[in-house]
Amino acid sequence: MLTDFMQFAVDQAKLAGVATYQNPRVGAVLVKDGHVLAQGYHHYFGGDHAEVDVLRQVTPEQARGATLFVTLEPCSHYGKTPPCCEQLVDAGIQQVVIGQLDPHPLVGGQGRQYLRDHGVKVITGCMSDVVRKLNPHYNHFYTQQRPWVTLKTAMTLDGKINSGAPRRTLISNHASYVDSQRLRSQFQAILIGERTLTIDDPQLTVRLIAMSQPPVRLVVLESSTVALQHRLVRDGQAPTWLLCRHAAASDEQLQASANVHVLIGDWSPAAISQLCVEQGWQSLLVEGGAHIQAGFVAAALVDEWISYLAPTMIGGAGLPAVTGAPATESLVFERPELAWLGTDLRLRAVRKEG
Ligand code: AOF
Ligand code: ZN
Repeated sequence: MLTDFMQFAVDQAKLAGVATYQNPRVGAVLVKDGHVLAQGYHHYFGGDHAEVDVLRQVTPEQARGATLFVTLEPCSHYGKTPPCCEQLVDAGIQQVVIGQLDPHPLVGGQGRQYLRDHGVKVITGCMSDVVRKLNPHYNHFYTQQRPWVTLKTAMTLDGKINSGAPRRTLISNHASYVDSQRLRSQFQAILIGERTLTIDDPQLTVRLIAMSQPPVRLVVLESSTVALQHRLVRDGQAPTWLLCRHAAASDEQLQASANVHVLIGDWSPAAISQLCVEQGWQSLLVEGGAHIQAGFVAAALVDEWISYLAPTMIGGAGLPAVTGAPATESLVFERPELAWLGTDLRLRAVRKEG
């Protein structure tokens, strides 16, 4: 069955975890006479593509006349590695079964065309629903021309995200902390606002998982002066971009650090989304606070919402999640998923398409 072999390719792709970012996760399986000859995947950004990983494991005689199952259309361009479609033709592969076409503008069907033009039989769209889920952010970025945006909130039983006092409020438990570390590792950029920076002094780093390309840290600020004493511009743990409304004397001082960038502008959610497009950041995790998140809701720039709910109460005049966003009909969520994280609950929902 075609789907059995494609499922093997999907399983292979998953082995890469987040190591391929900003490339997609891709798996491949080489089959001849109904038997698997080799299985492989794209291991890390800049490394061999899945097709090459598979071809490396077999002799030229074995490859000739074989069928390749690959989750993503073989590439047709020179990136950090040469085009896979040429290598497949040179190896004498007879048939290629593709999970999904590559939405990357440099590929977009050209890999498939090259194979067909060179006499290779191609089947496209095998298990495409399953295969697309391997790279939701990558697919979204190249088909919608904007990053996948996830809002992350942590909330008490009385619907508060903080106590309203100018100090950090701890809401969720340790299991939620571990889960949110995993979540961060899946994003290429993380965003907070000025109030979260000054009250929480967060690091916005992925501490539990080693990452060669940690998410970029973005902060929306009035001016960079506020950031001077905070950890994320001093620790050098990941690139930090300060998105400021006004220029300040501190801009130059901060820019001297290789990891810190200061940009002056009107940083609406649309402008931040556009910055992600320009920088090639495919996914954005909006961690807070309530006003920044409200801006993304109002602009209908939310693709997923993850809320950690803790069985505690803050009372008083604490801030509710997402303050002041108008109800918007263009933002409807579906496919809710619930998970227990110790005594906390995590609710995840994705935006309804169309
Ligand atoms: C494939 N097989 O396993 C992957 C593909 O810079 P490079 O050479 O690594 O190329 C990266 C691009 O190649 C990436 O943007 C995507 O279009 C494609 N990824 N293609 O045939 C693979 N990872
Ligand atoms: Zn390739």
